[in-house]
Amino acid sequence: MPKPIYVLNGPNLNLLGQREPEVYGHATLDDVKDRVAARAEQFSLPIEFYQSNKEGELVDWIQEARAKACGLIINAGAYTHTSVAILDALLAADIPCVEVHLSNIFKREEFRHHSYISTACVGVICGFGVKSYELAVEALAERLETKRG
Ligand code: CA2
Repeated sequence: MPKPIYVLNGPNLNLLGQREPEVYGHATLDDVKDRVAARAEQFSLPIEFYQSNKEGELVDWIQEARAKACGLIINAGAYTHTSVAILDALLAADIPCVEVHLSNIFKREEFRHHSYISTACVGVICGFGVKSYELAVEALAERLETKRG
């Protein structure tokens, strides 16, 4: 059994599908999980899917991922724009990480244009709704395969 991809979701993403559908779409976080799992399954990769409103809990999962995961996908929510703690955890993780966002953060307020965590990631995907996560699975799977070969 291959190691899973950890998929981490930050603050307020538990509210997906309940508020601001014009920005974040109608899918719930459970829908996101199902679509990510289905895409990962096509590459025979299991997933561990988590959401937390607490910065420290996200840091704990990133630390855990170092030993237990083959790669990591993270939508850090608003912590994207504030968290040196999440950046440091990702830099220490030593596994490929992809940053994702549902919305196109560059079309939004100025404060969303800067991400603290991008420099620790192999790539950033934003603006495609739930598809951003599926594209991240695809990119990660391709990269892992390349590494194996
Ligand atoms: O576009 C994204 O995925 C974001 O990471 C979402 C964050 C936001 O702070 C980032 O700038 C971009 C916010 C997630 C909050 O999600 C909600 C969902 C439904 C209703 C209210 C908030």
